[in-house]
Amino acid sequence: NVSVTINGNQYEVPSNLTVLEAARTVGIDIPTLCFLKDINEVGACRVCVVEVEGARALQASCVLPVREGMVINTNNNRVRKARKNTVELILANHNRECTTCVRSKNCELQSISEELGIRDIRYTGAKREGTYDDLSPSIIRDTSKCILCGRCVSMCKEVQGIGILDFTNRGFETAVGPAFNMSMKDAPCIYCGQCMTVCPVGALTEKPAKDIVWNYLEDPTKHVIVQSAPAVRAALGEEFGYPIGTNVTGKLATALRKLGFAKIFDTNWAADVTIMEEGTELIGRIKNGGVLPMITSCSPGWVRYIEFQYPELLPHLSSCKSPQNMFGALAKSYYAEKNGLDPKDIIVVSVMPCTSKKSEIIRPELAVNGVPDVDVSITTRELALMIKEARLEFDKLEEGTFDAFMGDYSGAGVIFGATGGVMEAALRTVADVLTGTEVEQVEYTAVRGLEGIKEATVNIGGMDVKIAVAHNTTNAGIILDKIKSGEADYHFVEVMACPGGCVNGGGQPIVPANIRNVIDIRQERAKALYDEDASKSVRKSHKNPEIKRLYDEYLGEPNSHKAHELLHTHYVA
Ligand code: HC0
Ligand code: SF4
Repeated sequence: NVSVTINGNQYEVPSNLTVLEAARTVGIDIPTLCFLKDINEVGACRVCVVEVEGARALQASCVLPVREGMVINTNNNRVRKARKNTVELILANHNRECTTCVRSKNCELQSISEELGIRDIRYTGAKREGTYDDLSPSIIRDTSKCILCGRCVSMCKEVQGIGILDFTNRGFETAVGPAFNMSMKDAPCIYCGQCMTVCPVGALTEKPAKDIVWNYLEDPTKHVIVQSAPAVRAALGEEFGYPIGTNVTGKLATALRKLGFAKIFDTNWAADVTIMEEGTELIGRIKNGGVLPMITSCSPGWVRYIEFQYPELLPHLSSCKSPQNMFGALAKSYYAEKNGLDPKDIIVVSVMPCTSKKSEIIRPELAVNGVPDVDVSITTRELALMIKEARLEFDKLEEGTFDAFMGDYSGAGVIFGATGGVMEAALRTVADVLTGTEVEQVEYTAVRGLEGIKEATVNIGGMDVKIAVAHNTTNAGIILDKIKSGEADYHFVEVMACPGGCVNGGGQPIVPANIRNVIDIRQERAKALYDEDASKSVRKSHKNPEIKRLYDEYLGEPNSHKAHELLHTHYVA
């Protein structure tokens, strides 16, 4: 410990803290703007400055370690003035169209200027020329809103290990973007959207598609159905004031119904189908000497990553389409036939916690005769906006249920949304299949939790199945390097592109830094899914009666010819 004086009072604080952390542990808050714990601790914006006795200049507290005997002032006229001045300079160069900004009321720049009591901006003069790039299917980059905080740069480079976004130009012309001012469409961006979730302002946002959905809903020639991804229910409530980690499955179902979809179905159902197909593919590869380890293929950001960075390892990817696209393919075949509908007239909308799903649905191989599996993909945030536009009072909605036929799901389907969930779901089914019995064990805790790479050996029917689970693309890269060098002897690997898995996807509600710094949103949201799983009477995909019916009535066996045609795909090097 060291002894420090803050605002005239003496405190004992751990010696490994920064001044910002030390002050906060003793209940003294210092405002920040660029700071994001563990991700962006760079002292770039200087909103967190404090006065330190003996130092001439004010110091950025987020990068300043405490020292024995330090005398700190966090709140005097000089400090307040400096902070205001800093934020005024940022505002002077910022496109301040707050009323029409997608981040209005959830903007950290707006909050900080309000908290600092800024009422006028004394600086006028030239503004930086902005770049507006909306060419990619997933991301809009608007540099007129960018405040150069560096969070997206740190996220993309340090957390995701990719480095699409960086500072370009110098001085007044400094901007953040891909090299050579390339469009996000042409850069090898995986569209994970993690940069958006940490952007404090509206500089990085999803490419919206909700108005396309509204238009389809009014088109009498279209039969519009919707599927909602596992992780959506774990976060949608946040947009309506519910605590982080609240499961809102019932209200989600009612909201979708009230928006006017002809049928409301669940991607969880398709997740159960995925387990049937992927589990069977795995057993086949193990028994027939196929390429091992087999790696999951349901996270489209991850698929883009391996295609861009390790194309030589593509044979390791499972040939399974993602649940999103399995759902779409079955909606336009199985569901269409059962209901006498022409696939061309069916519109499949997906609600996803993901921005990369918007790029997945336009992959040409994920269409049959020019009819895409999925027509429109919107994020959890866009669904929240639709609910607000429709003036539905979310908290008053009754608890509804998804429609039968493609809407009932097992607990295994729910946990897909958290890192390790696909692996656990697969083990539940593979164990029963390999042993030919009903294995009592349902939970596989070794693959749960937030460790970057989880490894385990699971004995199933006398066979040791070696598995690994990675989340975020840096960790995925580590596993791929091991596979490449021959060091990895896994049978099965799960990869999700986003840290924590889909619960923390790029399309989820954006949580400001002051909350992210104290709550692990990945853990809270995952818990909502594991709790729903534990509450289900059917917790294994192959026990879901709607899945049994799908195979009995339509597909025959998992990996049958028909299943291959509809539910499997290939990748592009
Ligand atoms: Fe996911 Fe999925 S679990 S990728 O994380 O596999 O986005 O939630 O929908 O498709 O099911 C996202 C979430 C999905 C898919 C499923 C998988
Ligand atoms: Fe980087 Fe992902 Fe953002 Fe693309 S979407 S710039 S890969 S963080």
